[in-house]
This record gives sequence, structure tokens and C-alpha cells, in this order.
Amino acid sequence: MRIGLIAMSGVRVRTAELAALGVTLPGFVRRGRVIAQLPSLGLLTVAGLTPPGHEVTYLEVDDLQSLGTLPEFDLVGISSFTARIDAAYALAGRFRAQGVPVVLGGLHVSLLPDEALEHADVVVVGGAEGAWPRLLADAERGRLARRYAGALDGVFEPGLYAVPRFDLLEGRPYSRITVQSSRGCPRACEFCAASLRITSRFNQKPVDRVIAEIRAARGYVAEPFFELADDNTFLDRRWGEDFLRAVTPEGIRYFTETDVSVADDPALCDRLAASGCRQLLIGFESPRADDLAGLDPAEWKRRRAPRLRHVVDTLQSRGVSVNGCFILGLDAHTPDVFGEILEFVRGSGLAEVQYTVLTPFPGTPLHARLRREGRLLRERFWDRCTLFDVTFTPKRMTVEELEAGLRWLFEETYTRRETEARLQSFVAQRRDARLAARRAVAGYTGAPAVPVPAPSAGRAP
Ligand code: B12
Repeated sequence: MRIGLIAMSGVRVRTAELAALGVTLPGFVRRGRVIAQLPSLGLLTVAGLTPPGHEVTYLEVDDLQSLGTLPEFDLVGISSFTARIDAAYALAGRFRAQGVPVVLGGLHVSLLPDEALEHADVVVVGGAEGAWPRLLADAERGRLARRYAGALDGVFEPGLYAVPRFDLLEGRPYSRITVQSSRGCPRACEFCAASLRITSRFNQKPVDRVIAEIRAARGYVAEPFFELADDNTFLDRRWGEDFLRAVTPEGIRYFTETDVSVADDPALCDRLAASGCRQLLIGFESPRADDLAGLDPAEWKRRRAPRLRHVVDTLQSRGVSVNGCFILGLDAHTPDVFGEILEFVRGSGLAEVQYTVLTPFPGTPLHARLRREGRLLRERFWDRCTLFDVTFTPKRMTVEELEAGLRWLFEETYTRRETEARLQSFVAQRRDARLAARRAVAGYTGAPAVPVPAPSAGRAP
């Protein structure tokens, strides 16, 4: 079969509106441009799970727009997050109008399969692992079912796992590639709309497979910057140690997401920079511990909040920049929180900062609760699931106050001067870290030094 796999790629930030407000946000815009370059690891994985004998084409919506007419396929698979699901439905409609069966998959579809089925012939709920090969066999027999359930666990075990088809990226202008080392996260935050929603527990990929994928990707994309498409990479410290040992000789540069517990292990932190880790994105959510009540079932984030500055120091003094993420509009947030967040950001020395608005993605416990409480501004607001749009009534401020607070924080934080100052302060910290490391090495061996990493890179959500 000729199979077309199409990603609803790109970022969805209504920067035009922010620009219209007279805001210049170099730090923000730069990050947006950088991350928009990422291909769809979901679809490269689907391609990897496709048995030999089929002809697979990977496209992004921009490719389709430039093509004008729709290419000819026997089956089309579309992947989309919530923000662009309506565009995905429209595209599905165009293929179906030509008699081509369309399969929809991904995070949004997994959580709202009934909605998706109104626009597709088939939906895959959960990961493609365990579903896609069956689906293709059925398609060849002309007996496609309407729904397929992917595996929720063991997705990286032999029999379910397949190496993503990085070869499909050959010749394309990517400079960043995603590789997944784990799926899920045990913290189970109420708002989380990531891979936790398509797994029954935390799944970690064996280190040798992650390394094999990194090597495979490098075979097709020259010198990529790697982003681990994980929610909590260093949760398991033993795995983390093994990973650092294995990835260091690969000489790559990478970014990933994890939680503050990584700073509990100074020995692991000592080895992060030399392993190529340039930045860790960590959800701080709010600098005031009490704001985090009820965020996760174990109140883990609340208990950890008093140590946020320590986390920044521990990592940045070892040459790894921290991208601290703050969620605006938590139930405990009053209008004075914006000033407190800015004060924290300025005082913490954070190299990068990300502000997003609390977003009730469909299918999350947060969505269910806000709906129950009658606080959703609209019943259906998927195109506003950008992380920068207010979609609900905050508890202790008005919608307008939340919007104004977000804009104010952007204006204060992402100016050229502030962005540069953050970066420079981190560069100085990293220089000190390298000097200290050199001294330590020289003290033991008389040898000159540790490897010198290149400048850090940033990214947005
Ligand atoms: C990389 C990434 C991006 C890349 C995406 C590149 C791409 N085209 O995929 C970029 C930078 C472009 C991006 C953009 C955005 N992102 Co983003 N991104 C991520 C990130 C970090 C990793 C996603 C990933 O690669 N996962 C690994 C793959 C293997 O998993 P997967 O995609 O779920 O695919 C599996 C299954 O879902 C299924 N599947 C998926 N598609 C299909 C299709 C078919 C046919 C089948 C059968 C199966 C199937 O099979 C796959 C293998 O099991 C996650 C956060 C995280 N840590 O997970 C956020 C995340 C996905 N992003 C998010 C958001 C909000 C955005 C933006 C709206 C931000 C913005 N304002 O611009 C935009 C969305 C724009 C858009 N085009 O829709 C949210 C989405 C939540 C949701 N439910 O929609 C997440 C979860 C982060 C968060 N803060 O909550 N993002």
C-alpha cells in the first residue's frame, strides 16, 4: 500500500496578537522559531512499525500546502495535538472525499476518540505500538475496524517496539531531532496532557536502544541537536547513570525535560554537562509552595517547592542551564503572583524561563474538574489549547487579569536586555564550573581538563 503519514506540525502561538499589543519578545520569538523545526516522532515511530512491503511517505502540513493538490495514497495516517486538531479533521475530510481511508492518532484522538471518529475512518487510541501492524493487516484484507487500541505498557519491549524511521528525514532541513527515552510520568499532575495520558505506568527505554536511535538519527541528519521527547528523563537515577555513561562518548548535544529530583543526586549532576546535556526543562509551576496544593495526588511538587533555587544552583553551577516553567492561573493564584514570579525569576539566575497559562486539555482531570465547576469559557476550545490562551475562569482573578499578567510577564522577561542578562549570568556560572572542573581534574591527574561544551540552546513548549 502507498501510505501517507502527515504531521500537523509547526507551533501555534498567537504572536501576531501579542505583537499587535506592541510587545517585542526576542527571547520568546527566538525559541518559537527554534522548536518549530522538529519533525513528528510519533509518525516516524508509526513508519517504523510499518512492515516491509509498503511505501511510506512522511509529510508535514506545510509540504501539503506547497503541493497544492493532494498526493495519491491508499491509506493516510494523520497525527495532531489538540491545538491543530480542527485542521487535521479538515485535511482528513479532503482525503476521504477522494475515497482514501484516513486513520487519526495521537494524544488528542486518544482522549477523544468518539469526536475523532466523526472525521476519520479509523482511530488509534494510545500508542501506535500494538495497533498499527494489526491495522495494516486488516486494511490489506479490506476489513478495517473503526478503532484500534495501542499498548499502554511495555511499549519499548521486543515485539511492540520499533526504531523510528529517521531515514525519512534525509535531505530535509532539520537541525533538531527528537528521540524518546521514556513515556509517562508517575507524578500524575492534574493538568498534564502529555504521554502520561497514553501509558498505564512509567515506561523507560533500555539505554542501548536510545543510543542506537541517536546513532540512527545521526546517519540522516547532520550534527542534530537532540531533544528527548520525554516527560521525566532522570526519574530513575540508575537508568540515568547508565544513560550518561553511554551517551557521553557519543559527543552529542541534547536537551530534555525532568523534575526537580534530579538535583538530589549531585554525582549525576556532575556528569550531565560532559554528557552533552545543554539544558533541562523543569516544571516549577509556581514559586509559592501553597499554590501547588492538589496539583499532583502526592502533593510532591508542593513539598519540593522550597528547594527550587537550590535546584537551579545545583544544575547551573555544573554548566547545565535550567529552563524553569511556570504555570499561570493556578487556583491559588491571585493577581500579586505575577510580581512574585518575576522576582523569583530574577533572583534565581534561571538561564531560561517559560510562562504558560494553565490549560484544561480535553481528557485531563483538570478539564473534567473545571467543567464540573462550570469554569470553562467555552465547551469546545481546542484551537485555543496553545498554552498561551485563557480558556477558563480563574479562581482568584478575572480572565482579563490573567491575560494582562501573562502579557506583563512576557514584556518584563523576554526583552533583549533581560534575555541577554540571563544568558550572560549563566555563561559566567558555566565558566566558573568549567574552571572548577579543570582544577579538580588537574589536581588528580595533572592532565589539562574536561571537554569544553558548546553554547547552550533554548526551546519553547
Ligand atoms: C516535540 C513536541 C512538539 C513538536 C512537535 C513536532 C511534531 N510534529 O510532532 C513541536 C515543537 C512542533 C510542538 C508544537 C506544539 N506543541 Co508540543 N510537544 C512536543 C513534546 C515535547 C514531545 C512530543 C513527542 O514527540 N512525543 C513522542 C511521540 C513518540 O509520541 P506521540 O506523538 O504521542 O506519538 C505516539 C502516539 O500518540 C501515537 N500516534 C501519534 N500520532 C499518530 C498518528 C497515527 C496515524 C497513529 C496510528 C498513531 C499516532 O503513536 C505514537 C507512538 O506511540 C511534547 C511533551 C512531551 N514531553 O511529551 C509536547 C506536547 C505534545 N506539545 C504540546 C503543545 C500544547 C504544543 C503546541 C500547541 C505549543 C504551541 N503553542 O505552539 C504546539 C502544537 C502545534 C501543533 N502543530 O499542533 C502539548 C500537547 C498536549 C495536547 N494534548 O495537545 C504537549 C504534550 C506538551 C504539554 N505542555 O502539555 N510540540
